[in-house]
Amino acid sequence: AKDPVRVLVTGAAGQIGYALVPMIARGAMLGPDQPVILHMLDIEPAAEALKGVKMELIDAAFPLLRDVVATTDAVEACKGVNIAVMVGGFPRKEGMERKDVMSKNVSIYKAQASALEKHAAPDCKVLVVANPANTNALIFKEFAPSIPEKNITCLTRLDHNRALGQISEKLNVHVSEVKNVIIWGNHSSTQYPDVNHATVKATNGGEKPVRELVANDNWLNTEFITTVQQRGAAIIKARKLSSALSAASAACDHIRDWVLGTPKGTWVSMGVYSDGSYGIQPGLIYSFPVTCEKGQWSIVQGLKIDEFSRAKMDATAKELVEEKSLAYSCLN
Ligand code: NAX
Repeated sequence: AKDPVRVLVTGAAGQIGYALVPMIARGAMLGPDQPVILHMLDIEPAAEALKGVKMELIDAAFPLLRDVVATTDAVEACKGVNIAVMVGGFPRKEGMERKDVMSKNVSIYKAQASALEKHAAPDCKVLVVANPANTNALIFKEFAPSIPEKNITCLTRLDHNRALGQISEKLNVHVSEVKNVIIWGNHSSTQYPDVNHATVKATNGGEKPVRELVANDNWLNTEFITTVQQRGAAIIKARKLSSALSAASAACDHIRDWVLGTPKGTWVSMGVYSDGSYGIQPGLIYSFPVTCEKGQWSIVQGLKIDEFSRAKMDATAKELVEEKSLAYSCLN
């Protein structure tokens, strides 16, 4: 049998945490034959709730779940972890300034980066989910200099999956037949969902461009983009709570593809440290199309970028530059 993998979930007593931990324990993240040990971290006010989640994990009698560590101590939580899913953070409350929220998250991510760098397994892979996800990941990278930057990512897979979902609904095809959409940039309303390279499986086994199948370019260039960008807000309006099951599922997809590889001919979107690809300035955590093999992601190269896309890719990069300077101003 395989050795168990230690998976840390921070903010585990929260909404996404509650949806995510059973998925991990069932094998949705690392596969049906991979035993796991769950490490759950939350803060003192949520300590009782966290205990309750641990009780439920025990009660669910998951065959793959070897052990559960539930704690409010970051050092204990980080010990030996192979994968860290950072869901805990400080949410923006009504009336709060952007800078105040940023400042809270900067201090959380600074502290947790240090704890993980000191206590995690050396090859630890990190996925930041908590908002502002890209910038939290960047702060994390700054304060965990011994963790390779290739191991620090943020979640834009939910946006990617939302884009697949919208195309699937529009064309009345199953979502598994749609592939290679791209989310460029920030996990925010400036993100650019790009369908220029997306395809749908044809009945003869080939592939057809989404642009050909959705004859209505106007829909693709306007409503499709805003629907994906604003989907989080639409969920809040409907549920009175923000997305949780879809975020948890996307986090599993992100780690699964990263660790086990993307299918041949398919790419996914991940927030990763920019190396300057597609003219995006290095030093930002930016969402790119990536393929993964043997536990390593690489940015898909050589895609043609038209003027419309260029402007949108640059606009979301600009927002990330601003967030970065706001975050750095909170450090002083
Ligand atoms: P909740 O408020 O339900 O849960 C957050 C949990 O984090 C709470 O239990 C809280 O006690 C805990 N927490 C706070 N500070 C902590 C710290 N320093 N260490 C450990 N735990 C801490 O929020 P939830 O709906 O679960 O969302 C979690 C985060 O995901 C938010 O920042 C949210 O904005 C972000 N999201 C990101 C998405 C993405 O695609 N990247 C989509 C969904 C979600 O909106």
